[in-house]
Parts: sequence; C-alpha cells; structure tokens
Amino acid sequence: MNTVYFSAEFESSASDPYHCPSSLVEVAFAGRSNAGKSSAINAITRNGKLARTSKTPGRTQLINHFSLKNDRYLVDLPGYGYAQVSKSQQKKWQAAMTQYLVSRDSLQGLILVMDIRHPLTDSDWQLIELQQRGHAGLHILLTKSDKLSKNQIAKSLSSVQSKLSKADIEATLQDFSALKKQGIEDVHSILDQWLFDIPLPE
Ligand SMILES: Nc1nc2c(ncn2[C@@H]2O[C@H](COP(=O)(O)OP(=O)(O)O)[C@@H](O)[C@H]2O)c(=O)[nH]1
Ligand SMILES: [Mg+2]
Repeated sequence: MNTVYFSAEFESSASDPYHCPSSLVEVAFAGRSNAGKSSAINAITRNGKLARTSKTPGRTQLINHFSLKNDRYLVDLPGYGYAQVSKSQQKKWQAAMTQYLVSRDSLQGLILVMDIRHPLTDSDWQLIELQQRGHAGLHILLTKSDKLSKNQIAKSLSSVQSKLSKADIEATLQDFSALKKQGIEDVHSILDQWLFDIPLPE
C-alpha cells in the first residue's frame, strides 16, 4: 500500500484553471454534485475532513488542489448538474472545465465519480467528451455501491462498460463505497500508475 495518499494536504482553491498552482503531475476527480466525490476523496486519503462533504449539493464550485509529495496533486473539480445553478454559472463551469480538461499539461488522469444508481447522465457524457479531447486517462468510480446488492452492482458495471465500449471510450471501471471503505486499494493502484509511474518531465 502506498501511504502517500494519507498525507494529502489542502493547497489552494481556484475559481478557474488560470489560477491553479503550477503542478508537475496531477489527477483530478469530477462528478455530479452529490455523486459522492468529496466522500471518495476523503476515503482515499483517509482524511474525513480533507474535501468537504455535504448533504446540500452544489456547494463546491472551486478547483481544489491537495498536495502529495514531489509536486504531485489530487484535484477536486467543481460539481455539476445541479438544477438550481443559473445558465451563466453553467456556462462558466463549462468554459473552466474545457480549459482544464483539454489543456492542462500536468493532468495525467481523470477519475469520474458517479452514483452507481444513476450513472452516465448527460453532464457525465459532456465531461467524458472533454476528457477525450485532452490527453488524460479515464477511470470511473461507481460509488455508493453499499446501496445495491452484489448482483445489481455487477449489472451496473457491465451496463456502464458496454455503453462506454459502444461510444468507443477507453476507461477502467470499478465499484466503490466511501461508506463501507470498499474499492480504495483499486483507486490507489490507478493513482500510483498515473502519479508515480511516469517519467518526470525535464
Ligand atoms: N451510502 C453512501 N452514501 C454516500 C457515499 N458517498 C457519499 N455519500 C453521501 O452522499 C452525499 C453527497 O456526498 P458528497 O461526498 O458530499 O458528494 P459530492 O457533492 O459529489 O462531493 C452525502 O450525504 C454523503 O454522505 C457512499 O459511498 N455510500
Ligand atoms: Mg463535494
């Protein structure tokens, strides 16, 4: 087990990609508001207070950087798909996400967090399209798996996998539960690959 994730520390909040810290290597987490993104980050870092979790959706509208060692970062992206967000805010989110996902050189991978009961909404697809335009890899967490039976989890995994394949999207996929602390090791090994197995830029 790589314990580096347990020492993650909050570094900065930015309202847009231009104000993000310069980073050598980072992996970002994205997902609909209330999907369970902050809870996933907290479970992965064993820090219940790192990314704020909330029962009220739509609160985190900033790009939050959490530092690991050697200029490696985990990044919490603003949530999306929250009905009460205005059109102009939606446009702003879209512009920021396009800039970040398509153009950020340090971005190695995107972890898309989706509620296992409501995967692949329109806004999830929108994000996948942006990821496809950039160079980062894609890993999908189907979270809140504690809400489903083993059988239902298997069905959801294969349904999402087949929709991605049909759309010609290359991604790795797993179920996850922040509540039951399930799937954490699998995320760690993806992060290990993306953050630490790559040659350092000169
Ligand atoms: N049952 C269950 N609830 C979860 C899980 N992860 C998050 N939640 C709940 O879902 C709500 C939204 O979680 P949060 O992490 O704040 O979502 P975010 O908006 O995507 O960051 C909170 O009430 C969490 O307690 C999980 O794995 N299982
Ligand atoms: Mg959150």
